[in-house]
Amino acid sequence: MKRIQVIDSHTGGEPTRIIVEGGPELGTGPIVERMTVFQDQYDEIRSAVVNEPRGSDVLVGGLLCRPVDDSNSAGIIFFDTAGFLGMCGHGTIGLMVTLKHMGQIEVGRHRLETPVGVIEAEIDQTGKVTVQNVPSYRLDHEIAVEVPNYGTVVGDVAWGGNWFFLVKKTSEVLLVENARHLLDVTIQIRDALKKQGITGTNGAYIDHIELYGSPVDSKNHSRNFVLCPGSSYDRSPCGTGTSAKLACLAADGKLAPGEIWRQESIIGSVFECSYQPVSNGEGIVPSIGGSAHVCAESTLLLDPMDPLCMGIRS
Ligand code: PYC
Repeated sequence: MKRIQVIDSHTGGEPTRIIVEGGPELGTGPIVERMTVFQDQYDEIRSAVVNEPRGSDVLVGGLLCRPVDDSNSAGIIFFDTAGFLGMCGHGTIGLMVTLKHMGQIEVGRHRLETPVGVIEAEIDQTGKVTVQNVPSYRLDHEIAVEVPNYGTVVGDVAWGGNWFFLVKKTSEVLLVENARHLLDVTIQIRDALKKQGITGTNGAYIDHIELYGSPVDSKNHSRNFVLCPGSSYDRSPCGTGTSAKLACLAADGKLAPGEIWRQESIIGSVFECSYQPVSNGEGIVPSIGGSAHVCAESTLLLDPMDPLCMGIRS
């Protein structure tokens, strides 16, 4: 019987499950190389941790790793039911609260190693976390996509640690009661992007789709619906998605450096965000602020006699 210890948290309703003990041994190389080893040799562990029956499509997992550089606080490899994520904003907020809960970090600023680079995150006395994400940028502006039986959708392609297509204008109702329909629409948009060969840099698959509209709470600037890889939607405003949004706002001259952007999710949870320009180059460095709460400490049991031991792959 294999045992894997995990700590679960949620960030504005979006769950994160961090493997803190019993995960696969990936060596001591750079985190991006360890992610490749995880992918190539231990993908069934990813599936066992996040897929049903132990997890669900909405769950994001993270493997806590020893950092290459010991002056950094941790290394992390995020994954979900569809595969691996370059970065995860809500997951990083969850990770910080988890590390604090474990007594591994104190209040203050920390560096974390991810497959897409080293990021910084700060946790304060109240548990609020601000993540300084990887540099983010808009790749393509106002791209038209023909979505069969739906119509033409216009949007921007942007990087925020993952690839996003941000729909410019939507008449869809951004309320959680409409989530099933919003999932159908955004999955169709993602399929159409793929068919029409619209990608991120170097042909990267755009696996996240964002719809934006007016906030329900007038204290906020906008509400979003974010389709994640697979077929789930983000309950939080999506840290990497909001980074991509900030990059588009900055490129359009609609948000100044340091100005606050309060992004509301489809369930009403909020990230408070801002950006600074990249010092020598294009794009922005986003800051994403939010809170997470630890909600479980558990041991997953992987019983070789269980026919669904490694999870149900969709
Ligand atoms: O917060 O960056 C994020 C994220 C990505 C996928 C789900 N959440």
